[in-house]
Amino acid sequence: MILIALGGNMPVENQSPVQTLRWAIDEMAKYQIYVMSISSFYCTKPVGQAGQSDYINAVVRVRVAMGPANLLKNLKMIEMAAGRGTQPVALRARWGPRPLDLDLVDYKKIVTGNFQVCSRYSMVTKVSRVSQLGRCELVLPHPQAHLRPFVIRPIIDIAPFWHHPVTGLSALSMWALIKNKPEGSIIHELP
Ligand code: PH2
Ligand code: MG
Ligand code: MG
Repeated sequence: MILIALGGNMPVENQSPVQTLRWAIDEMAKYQIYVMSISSFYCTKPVGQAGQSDYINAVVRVRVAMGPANLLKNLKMIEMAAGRGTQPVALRARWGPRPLDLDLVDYKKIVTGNFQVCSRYSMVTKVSRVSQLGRCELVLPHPQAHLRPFVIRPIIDIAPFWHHPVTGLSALSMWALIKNKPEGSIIHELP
């Protein structure tokens, strides 16, 4: 299974984050990324930089014929096309506001070496050491996915029995562990 998490909390031109996420999902076909299922969209509390707007988040399950590195490259192209590259540098902080963020959560259960560094860390509270290593490097599964309500809740919509490739926990059991975390929590599901 291949899962991609989508997020955004800044308008692009006059497009709302919901419209940007919908646009990104449609755009994927141009890069031979075929969307099989789409979760509900959620309004969520920001993780990271204080004072930023609430996010819109969703997850999609896709099929591709390319490997994970090329898939990530294509996702970055879609992010750039949505205006992420033209953001003023001051705004481009880590975990700061962004028009569109596309994160590869799982690529067919591949675990890269660096994830193993952080897999010894707590399921619920700790941010992995991987996050202090390179930002552009491909780390699978996504090293923060299991800590983030805004990733795990949408996965339940489309793949409730998906298991985390490292911990072996299902999306439903991860949700039970993190659903009461204040950071990154679900404010409401969009109609
Ligand atoms: N993405 C971030 C930082 N913080 N918070 C929420 N709620 N949703 C996100 O997608 C998100 C975030 C950096 O990618
Ligand atoms: Mg992200
Ligand atoms: Mg990202």
